[in-house]
Formats: sequence, structure tokens, C-alpha cells
Amino acid sequence: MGYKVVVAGATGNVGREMLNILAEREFPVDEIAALASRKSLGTEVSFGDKTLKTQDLDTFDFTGWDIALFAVGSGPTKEYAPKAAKAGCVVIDNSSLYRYDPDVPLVVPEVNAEAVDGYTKKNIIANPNCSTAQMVVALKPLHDRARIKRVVVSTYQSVSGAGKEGIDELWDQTKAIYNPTSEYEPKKFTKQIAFNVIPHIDVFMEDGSTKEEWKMVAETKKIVDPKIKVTATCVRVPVFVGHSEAVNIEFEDFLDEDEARDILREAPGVMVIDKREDGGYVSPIECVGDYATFISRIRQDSTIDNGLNIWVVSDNLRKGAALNAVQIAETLGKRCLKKG
Ligand code: 11C
Repeated sequence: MGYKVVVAGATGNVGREMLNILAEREFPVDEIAALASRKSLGTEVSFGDKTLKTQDLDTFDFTGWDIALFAVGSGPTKEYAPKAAKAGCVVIDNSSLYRYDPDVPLVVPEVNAEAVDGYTKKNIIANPNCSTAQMVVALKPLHDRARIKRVVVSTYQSVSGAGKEGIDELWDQTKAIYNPTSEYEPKKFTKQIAFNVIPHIDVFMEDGSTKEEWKMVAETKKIVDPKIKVTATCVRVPVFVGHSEAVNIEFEDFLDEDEARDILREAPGVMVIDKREDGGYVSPIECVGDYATFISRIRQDSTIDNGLNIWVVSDNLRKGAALNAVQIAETLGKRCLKKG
């Protein structure tokens, strides 16, 4: 016996990936509903070899449904997630709305699977920001061995993190640059993204950091350890899919680079590709469609006593969003709902 599963936001990049991954991983589904906003209503989406017609999120009755994966953004989540939760359906939400709520677990299953058990307070579980998810998968096994004191991270984030409009803008601007008669005014991003990089993701905060940077700090503390200090600089780059991160880690105890490499090789969800030769590392284009978080360039930081540098790359639509949500559903099924 399986679950009755809802995917809300089924026509978006993340919603489509959720359906793909549920099918790929053979999640035990008895019945599935693909929901969309009224403007996308009737659009067809794929679920394995089936085609689903989207239904209206606004009028959908969640009663009797077990799990709802939400990928609709904070506004609609605020309206519909409590409705689903109240009807007894456990919501796994990809927006930032509930991430910092102490009554809502924020989960990356390789790191804090047991936190899922706390879903009962609101019937909601939050999925982290994509740049946090891939970083904490890398940090946790190292933290368990040598206790992380401080992390300095710079991100190189793909345009798909900004949704379909971000993908379209990079595509259209790139084409327009080769065609002097067409315009390429920025719409989604604040400056030209084609052949450029932009050190600004999400809104500015009072202290001069951006919300994306703040999220990496707050979410790492909630998922891994509140004692870890994090400072982040988040940058949008002209890559379609795949976020990359240069991560500098300072530990309480000494951790040799070879031991770190061995620990990461054994770590769940991690793939180490780290040869000190031309091309012996992973770039974002190679991680697209993959489940793993790839780690390369593992090396000692000789400027501090207990430091390491690593390079972390992952598919932001998968581990950073849809895959992590499905893994949460799998964990919930195994630990709590025990139906499938
Ligand atoms: C980006 N990380 O790359 C963002 C997208 O809080 O879930 C995901 C935003 C979030 O623009």
C-alpha cells in the first residue's frame, strides 16, 4: 500500500522535477494529483510514463491525501499549506515561509533525518534553500569528525534558481548580444546576466548582506549546529543549472586533507571527484540531472591552524529543491507514516 501524494506547483521547474523524481525513485504512490494556479490550469505534466492534467490548487480538497509537496512560492504557500495541513495532509514546503519557524522542522535527510519527527506540531516540514542544502551535506560529516567553528562561503548560483524567468533572461540576452538589432534590458536580474556575474541574490538586509546570504547562515545553524559561524557572499552566474560553492572551513580540531577526502567519500549523498590534474574536478554542467552533491578541490588552508578549502557543486533543482523534498517524503514514510 502506498501514499496519496499531491504536487502543488506542478507546472514550474521544481514541481516538474518533483514529479520526475517521485517516478524515478519509485516512491510508493497509490494516487497522485498535480495542482497548479488557475492560469496554468489544464496544462499537462508527466509522471513517469503517465500524463497528468493539472487541477486547481484554489479549490482542491486535501482531505484524505497523505503528503503534499509544495513548490508554489511563499505567497500561495501561506494561503494553501495551512489548509492542506489542517485537512491532515503533511506538507513538505519548498518556500522559505516556514523554514525559520521553531515548530517546523527544516530537513536535509543526510544531515538531520530525525528532525522529521517534529512535523506533528504543524503538519509541515520545510525544505531548505538550494545553496544551503548542498553545503550542509558536505559540512555535516566533517563537523562530526572535527567540529566546525566557522565557514566562509562564496556561491556561484545558476539562473534556474530564479525560476523560468531567470532561465529565459539568460537565453534571450545571450542571443540578443549577437544580434545588435534586438534589446536585452535586464528584467528578472538587476544587471545584465549574460557574460557577467551579479553579487546580489534576493533582497538586501539592514546589515548590507542579502537575504540569500542570511538564509545560508540561519539555515546552516538550524540544520547542522547553531554554534557554527557562517559568512556568505552569494553571486549569480550565467549558468543555466547547477550551483557551485567555494567553501573555507575552520575546525576546532586538526583535520588532514586526506582524512577529509576519505570521510567525504563515505558520506551519504556525496560524490568526491578530486584529482589534482587538468579537469580532475566537477563543474556545474556535469552535475545536471544527478542526485549527488559533488566535492572537489579538497585542500588544507595553510593560513589558519585547522582549515580546509573545498569546492561543492550540485543540481540546484534536484538536491537543492525537488530531490531533497522527495527524500524528506521518503524519510517521513519510513520514520512516521509507515504506510508504503
Ligand atoms: C536562488 N537559492 O538561487 C535561490 C532560489 O529560498 O528557496 C531558492 C530560494 C529559496 O535564487
